[in-house]
Amino acid sequence: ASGSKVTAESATFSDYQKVYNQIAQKLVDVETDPDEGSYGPALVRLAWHASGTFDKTKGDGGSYKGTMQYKTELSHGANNGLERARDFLISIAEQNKWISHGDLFTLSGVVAIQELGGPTIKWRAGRVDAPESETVVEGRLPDASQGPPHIRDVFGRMGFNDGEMVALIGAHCLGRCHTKYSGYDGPWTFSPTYFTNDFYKLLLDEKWHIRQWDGPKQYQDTKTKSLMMLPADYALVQDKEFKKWVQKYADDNDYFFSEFSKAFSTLLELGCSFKADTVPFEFKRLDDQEN
Ligand code: DDH
Repeated sequence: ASGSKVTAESATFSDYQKVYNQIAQKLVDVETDPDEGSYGPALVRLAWHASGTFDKTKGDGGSYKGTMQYKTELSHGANNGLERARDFLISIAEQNKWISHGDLFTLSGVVAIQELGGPTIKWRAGRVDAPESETVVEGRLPDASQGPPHIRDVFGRMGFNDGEMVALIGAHCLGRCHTKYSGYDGPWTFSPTYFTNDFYKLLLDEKWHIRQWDGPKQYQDTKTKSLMMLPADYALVQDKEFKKWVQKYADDNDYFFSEFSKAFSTLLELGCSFKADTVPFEFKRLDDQEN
């Protein structure tokens, strides 16, 4: 398939790799926001919030219907700040009218993780847009002020176990909190545009205290006072079972990459039904395509 004739039905690996490349190239080209350096972290968060609404007992939520494209879902409190990510993707959607929003949002998270130095993420195509009226109820995403039982509730509802939960939250190696969006403030690591296991290392190695400020309760590193942890991040070293996983991922970056990759693929497919013969794609990074 090529050019304007591409449809969701006819699209091949190379059509999706082209979309991947357009997103990856735009990540390089659009570094206009001095506070961020990269839109990548916001794209990862968009993919996660579009997917993490899944409820395994009700069978609803998840990325399949692409309802994150609409005001209703974007205006859910937990999604503050994600218009930025959605708007970044508008030009990509315009150039590829055949791709569904669910596919585009999840694919953009894969692009960001791979281009920012993270593991290869297997991804399948086939989500189908639904009308705004099919938007999931509000309140399915985790609350940053809470502890271990809440994390197990929310991620358990999606079908994840302890090791997977802790791996997924390691995505906080990327990006930062913005007071204007969530009330919280600051990055988790010193390299918020590189995908690493630093989140776990810092959680274990740094001394953390409750920050004295007017904002919501969050932790601050005692040495540099420039990093942060949410109560729901700090929960991962307060709970013995979670802490074992934090230790494993801190000690072995390859192990973290492989566990994260599997769990993130699963996350992006929650609530999705693909045609029986849909093979997972592994996209090439921009750097690996130059010859
Ligand atoms: Fe997160 N996250 N997240 N997160 N998240 C925020 C930012 C980012 C929670 C709360 C927040 C995951 C899990 C949790 C990313 C990825 C992932 C912010 C700050 C809050 C608050 C938003 C802002 O102010 O702009 C909580 C609570 C949890 C939890 O598990 C209990 C998971 C599983 C992922 C994932 O991707 C798999 C990323 C990336 C960001 C940075 C966004 C940015 O703009 O920078």
